[in-house]
Amino acid sequence: MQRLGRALLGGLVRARAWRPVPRRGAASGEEEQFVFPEYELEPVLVPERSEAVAVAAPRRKAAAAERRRGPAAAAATGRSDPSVSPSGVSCPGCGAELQCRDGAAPGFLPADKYGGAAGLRGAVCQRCWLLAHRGRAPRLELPPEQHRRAVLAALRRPPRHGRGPLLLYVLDVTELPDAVLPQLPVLLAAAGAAAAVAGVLVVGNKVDLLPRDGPRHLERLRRRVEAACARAGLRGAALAGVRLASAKTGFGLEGLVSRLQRSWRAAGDVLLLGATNSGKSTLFNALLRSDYCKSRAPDAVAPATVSPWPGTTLDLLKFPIINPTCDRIFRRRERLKAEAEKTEDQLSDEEKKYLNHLKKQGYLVGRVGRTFQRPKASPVVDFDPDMLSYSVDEDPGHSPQKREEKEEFTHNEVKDARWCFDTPGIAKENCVLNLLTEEEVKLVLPTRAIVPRTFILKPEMVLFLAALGRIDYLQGEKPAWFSVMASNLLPVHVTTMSKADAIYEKYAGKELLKVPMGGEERMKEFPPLVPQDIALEGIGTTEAVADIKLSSAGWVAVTAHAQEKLLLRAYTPEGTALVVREPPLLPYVCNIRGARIVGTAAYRTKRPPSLVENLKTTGSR
Ligand SMILES: Nc1nc2c(ncn2[C@@H]2O[C@H](COP(=O)(O)OP(=O)(O)O)[C@@H](O)[C@H]2O)c(=O)[nH]1
Ligand SMILES: [Mg+2]
Repeated sequence: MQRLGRALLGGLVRARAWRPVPRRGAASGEEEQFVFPEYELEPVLVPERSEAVAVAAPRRKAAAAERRRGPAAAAATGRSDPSVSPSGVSCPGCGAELQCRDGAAPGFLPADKYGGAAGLRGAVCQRCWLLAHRGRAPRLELPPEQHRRAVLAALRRPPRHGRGPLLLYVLDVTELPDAVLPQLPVLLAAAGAAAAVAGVLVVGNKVDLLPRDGPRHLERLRRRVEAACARAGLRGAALAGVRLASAKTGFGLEGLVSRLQRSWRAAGDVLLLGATNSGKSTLFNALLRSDYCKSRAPDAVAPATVSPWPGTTLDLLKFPIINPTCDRIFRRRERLKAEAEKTEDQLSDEEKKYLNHLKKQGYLVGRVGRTFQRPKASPVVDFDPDMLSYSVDEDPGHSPQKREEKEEFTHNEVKDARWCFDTPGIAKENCVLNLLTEEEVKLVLPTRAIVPRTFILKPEMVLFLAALGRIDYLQGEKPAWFSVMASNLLPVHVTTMSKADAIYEKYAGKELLKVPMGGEERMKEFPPLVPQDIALEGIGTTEAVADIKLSSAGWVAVTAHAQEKLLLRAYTPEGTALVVREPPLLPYVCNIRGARIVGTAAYRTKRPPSLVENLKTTGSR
């Protein structure tokens, strides 16, 4: 770590308490790795995949798909029975029809768990169960056309109470400009729904991942989302509004519920749309626990399955929306007013614990409450002969208990209901996540507040983001700052141009660059990095001129002296999209840094504090 070009900051989150840890298996003193002991990867729950055998070139594609599907340990288990006809019952987690005929197809439930339609109420498919309980499941590679068909079917639903649907388009702000948004007008036209739609409300989701880089940063983020909408042709009356939110931490959700309730008269059903992984199912579940759904909905509707792997939701899921009558609006306002007066001290121990958990996860947090709750009836325990299938709450391997029976809505309760639908995502093409295995996706997809990592590079220096992206500083007069915004679990490696090719050759697939993982065999099937030249002109040492977005692996904000002309060469794996985002998402991100780490290109990191939206900051803390 004595020379420039030896900075490796893997899993780096806090500036304090770092210590160098020699890289495992490194030749003495050749390379060093710096990890933060308090930020280690959560243990993998399922045993590692056994070493793959060598794959001949013509079988490369099949082998790559096999790897992405995941290890045998997570594969569907249990007996299938092709003689049993599909159930006609949907899995509440993913929407697929439950069946026991084919273990590799959606909706599979082993034959011995399958009690026919009567015994499947509340049961989830094996894949959703594995995702909920094991954190992983065999990956289903449905053709994008199938997801599209389900979305088109949702758009073609007849108007409700004579009104077209309100589209709640969920986009992941870290993925701006959303590559799927421009497809929305095309999809609407294909569904013949363009004229009937009551409007598109765009939710910029996952704002909890982004640090505040200066005053009015949320306003800037909103403008970026609006600009993406405008580029996609969504403007004027078609755009019902833009809101920033975090489906995960609750930030912006009470405001979103109020906004949705205001559209009650104008709209029929509400459809959650967007790219895979943007957080639709997470938002669906958050709305299911809010004032937006009928008070009995959480007891009658199981939550959607959420997972970091694209393509989890396979068909439509729905809950009934509550009618926001004047009385209910009044009661809700009163509750919100009372809640806003609370300080952290006034929260129950359980609430405090949950809030602290969320603050650790994200920069922006919001508390979501419920006004219209039914008092819980005491549960009646009796023998249930239908208890043959999985419920999402039960572990069939370990728990002999019966699955919790979901309540059912009566015909009268839902006959006039407006419904909120979760839909399968629209697949992102040219996305690096499509090339990765489950374990790799877990490392690449940021799940916690992203801590910016800034490096100062001179011309002729190179920055690697794992083995998924590379930026060469080809030409320029002065050093420039490169702020990496990516999962804290992905390593960043800085080196010189003379060494970069050899480093990639030697370490791609290995621990130093971490992702992809699986050694030379893995790299044989992984597409090579392909370059694209980028010319930028600096606008000052405190404001980034552009972000270089390395597909969905993350991005690098480039900050350079005013009028400094830089020539960069950025690389992403062949077939994935490299985007130069101008203006950058967080223009002042480079200032979120500590002191320079002596003798390296790296700065110490800083984690700005988290903010809770609807909680008084006064009170003794
Ligand atoms: N940090 C963060 N992660 C989110 C948020 N919403 C969803 N996620 C994560 O993104 C991944 C995909 O979420 P999911 O709801 O399944 O996306 P969908 O494919 O659009 O339904 C999961 O790992 C979620 O935990 C959010 O607001 N913030
Ligand atoms: Mg989903």
